[in-house]
Amino acid sequence: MMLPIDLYYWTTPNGHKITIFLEEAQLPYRLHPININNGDQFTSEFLKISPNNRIPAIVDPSPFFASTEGNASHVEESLSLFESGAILEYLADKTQRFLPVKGKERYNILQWLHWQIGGLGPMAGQNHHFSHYAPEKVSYAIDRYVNETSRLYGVLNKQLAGQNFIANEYSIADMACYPWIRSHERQGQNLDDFPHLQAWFERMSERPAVQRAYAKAEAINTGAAVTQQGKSILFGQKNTD
Ligand SMILES: N[C@@H](CCC(=O)N[C@@H](CS)C(=O)NCC(=O)O)C(=O)O
Repeated sequence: MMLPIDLYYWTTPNGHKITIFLEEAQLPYRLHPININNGDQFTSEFLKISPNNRIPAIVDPSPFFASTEGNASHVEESLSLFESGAILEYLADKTQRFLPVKGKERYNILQWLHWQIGGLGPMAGQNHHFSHYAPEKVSYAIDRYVNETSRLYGVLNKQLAGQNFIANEYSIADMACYPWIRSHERQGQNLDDFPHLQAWFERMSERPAVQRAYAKAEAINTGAAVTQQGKSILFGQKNTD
């Protein structure tokens, strides 16, 4: 029997990636809200699962690993994982969906997944920070991250010319990028400037699983992604050792 996966989650882009996957694959899961505005990410319980004090993280009580033959095989011990890219890759391997188990297409998808994790996510995140949360308006920083976001949108727009999804078939690369494009207005971007990206965005928004994932978020948190209290918790972190 497949036991539900425990998802440690907040209603932010990196959290949405995983609810989108779980809804698409219709895997059983239990949501554990980690309210990052209240400092839930610093509890010793959560840090055991996610030592970087970031959501998302999962615990799978009945994990599956690909055997050397490429078949999924059951193991007894539970698996705990943090970092959204690692979680998406694991869930794809477990279900053998949204990422081929081997071959060229697997690496095509993974390169776009890593592009999101190392580029689009951090750059759009800094864009949000300097455009909306920083106590001072630093125009150099705002311009730098708005321009870099625009450059990355341009890269994705080109990639999507003539194809429905980022790496041909619908995949974990689409699930990783979509939540970051969803806040395009807050990033100072106009999707009219990126027609292929806009068509993909609409295609993604229409998917019932994507809509279910965002409905789950709404039910947990109807307010701002970052509250006034959250600002002091999230933006004042330094090494405490
Ligand atoms: N590279 C990480 C980034 C995770 C991340 O930045 N999560 C944010 C929410 S989107 C968070 O948990 N922030 C809590 C904090 O900064 O203390 C991933 O892809 O999972």
